[in-house]
Amino acid sequence: MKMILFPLIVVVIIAVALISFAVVLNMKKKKRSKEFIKSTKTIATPPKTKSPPKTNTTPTTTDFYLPDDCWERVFKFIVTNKFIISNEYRNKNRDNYLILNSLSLVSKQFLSITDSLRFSLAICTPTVPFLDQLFKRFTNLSSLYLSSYYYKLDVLFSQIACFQLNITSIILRHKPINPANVFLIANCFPNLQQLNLTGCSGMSDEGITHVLRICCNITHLNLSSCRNVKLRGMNFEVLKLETLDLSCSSVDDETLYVISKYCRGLLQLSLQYNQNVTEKGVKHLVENCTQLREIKLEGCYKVHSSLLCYTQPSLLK
Ligand SMILES: *[C@@H]1O[C@H](CO)[C@@H](O)[C@H](O)[C@H]1NC(C)=O
Ligand SMILES: *[C@@H]1O[C@H](CO)[C@@H](O)[C@H](O)[C@H]1NC(C)=O
Ligand SMILES: *[C@@H]1O[C@H](CO)[C@@H](O)[C@H](O)[C@H]1NC(C)=O
Ligand SMILES: *[C@@H]1O[C@H](CO)[C@@H](O)[C@H](O)[C@H]1NC(C)=O
Ligand SMILES: *[C@@H]1O[C@H](CO)[C@@H](O)[C@H](O)[C@H]1NC(C)=O
Ligand SMILES: *[C@@H]1O[C@H](CO)[C@@H](O)[C@H](O)[C@H]1NC(C)=O
Ligand SMILES: CC(=O)N[C@H]1CO[C@H](CO)[C@@H](O)[C@@H]1O
Repeated sequence: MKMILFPLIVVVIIAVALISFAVVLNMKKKKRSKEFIKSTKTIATPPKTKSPPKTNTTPTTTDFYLPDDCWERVFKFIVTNKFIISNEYRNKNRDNYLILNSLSLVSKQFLSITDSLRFSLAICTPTVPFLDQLFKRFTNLSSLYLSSYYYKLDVLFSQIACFQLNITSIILRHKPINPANVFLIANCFPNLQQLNLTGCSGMSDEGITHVLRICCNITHLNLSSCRNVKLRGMNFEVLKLETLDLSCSSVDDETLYVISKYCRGLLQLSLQYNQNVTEKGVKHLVENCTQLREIKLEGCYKVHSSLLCYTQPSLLK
């Protein structure tokens, strides 16, 4: 209930603010010369409208007209200003969309502006029949959340790839993904910058190597709980990769040598609960990846805590 009330209140407040703004504007306008009104009206109002008769003091509908880019700024302000605080991705987005949805009901103009402000979409199985329509409406979509989709991933990826979308972020947690799916991700979404494959069983080294090779702009890669990932066989530089999560996978020192060699730009690395990671590997990594600001090592029992004094003071255990 609160979730629905809040956006409504926001809409009402904005409406009141805009009406008073329009009334003030209307009064000011009357003082100005007729020629000036004409010139501004041709820019700011639809062609049909005429300037209101001078004697009329009640504002008409055309007085509320603002160009799309002004509304876009107002909506962006509402959605991005952090008076909605929620850490959980889905809740945050749901709140934003409740607001955008309420605004979109106001008029066709608002609908098309709110559509252009949809940057992410959660796709679940019942959404699929409507994907064509959704992708045509949300032309600026860049982020897909697919964790609640339980049908064939290859069909979905191929369908999405048909649209001219610039998808830069995919969250696909806890999916029984097969190697062919991983190859398809890389081929369908070469512009990826963020990929979250937490707990995707079946993720293989070949697949993830292919993704890193094709999606050369990837900055965030999350492979936590991908049990088969060791990153062996990587033999090319991945310089843009900044955040890598390999917690609860099966990495060992060999993996750390590979990372030291090819991922020199890493800023943040999570290695939690990898039993086979040792001090030797971590030292090698820290010496080579000089950009590294944070390395998470909880549950790496073979890494002694004294290592932290030995390495850079900024590193956390
Ligand atoms: C959305 O995409 C259009 C082009 O399709 C572009 O002109 C516009 O600036 C984009 N809007 C935002 C908020 O990124
Ligand atoms: C896709 O979006 C990203 C991030 O907004 C941008 O850096 C990149 O240039 C875009 N690529 C294309 C092909 O539009
Ligand atoms: C990577 O980013 C650069 C510059 O931002 C862009 O020119 C290039 O097309 C991108 N490559 C891919 C595969 O997205
Ligand atoms: C997925 O992983 C990315 C990259 O590590 C991270 O930024 C994002 O918060 C994660 N998202 C979720 C929903 O776990
Ligand atoms: C990776 O994803 C998991 C679960 O989605 C999240 O808890 C974790 O914070 C992410 N790691 C990074 C480095 O963002
Ligand atoms: C750690 O290494 C041992 C010996 O090489 C291996 O048997 C074990 O499966 C590895 N553990 C993990 C979690 O990869
Ligand atoms: C390329 C490079 O600088 N490699 C260095 C990584 O760190 C080890 C020491 O742990 C050096 O021996 C390598 O030369």
